[in-house]
Amino acid sequence: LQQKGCVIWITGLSGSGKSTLACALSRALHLRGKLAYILDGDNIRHGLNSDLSFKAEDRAENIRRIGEVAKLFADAGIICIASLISPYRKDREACRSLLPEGDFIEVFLDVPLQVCESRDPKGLYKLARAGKIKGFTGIDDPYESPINCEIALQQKGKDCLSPSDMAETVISYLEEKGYL
Ligand code: GGZ
Repeated sequence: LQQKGCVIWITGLSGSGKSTLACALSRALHLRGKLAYILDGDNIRHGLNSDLSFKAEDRAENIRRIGEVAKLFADAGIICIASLISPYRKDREACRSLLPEGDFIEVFLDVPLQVCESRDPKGLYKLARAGKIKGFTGIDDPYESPINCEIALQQKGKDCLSPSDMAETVISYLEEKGYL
């Protein structure tokens, strides 16, 4: 194999920019001639995981399945980019434990709730505040920030990074660790 696979696990609140970063990263990897594939929570919930709700045990199952699929991609030598809220630390750690040491790279999109809520691209925060969506992450459902993630990307005030800057940060990490 010319390429060593791994899983880049992007976690963060709804509206933090996970899908945008996943796309920018995938594009940057393809431009380098690398195989990369995105597993996006919101997309996969329309197909493979269409039987799952947002209660804690279904989120855990959503994360478990995506973790298992991501492992298959990594085994095949592909850089698998998983982007999903994955709000519970123990669910993320279970996915990490499926992979050889180093192959699970957790990227925390550390964007304050107020910023995500002000973006509100799909109007979901508004619905959650109005009580029309129950159990919305950050509003009336928990989000457990990573403690020891490989990469934390802060989006605060003037330190705002563009999606392609964030993708470059991840690319540099992959280079440093010998995945590229
Ligand atoms: C959080 C919800 C909810 C609730 C619907 N809580 O930002 P989006 O809209 O486009 O993506 C979110 C997506 C979350 O799916 P994940 O598979 O990433 O979640 S998890 O990892 O927790 O299983 C959001 C939308 O679905 N959405 N209801 N109650 N996000």
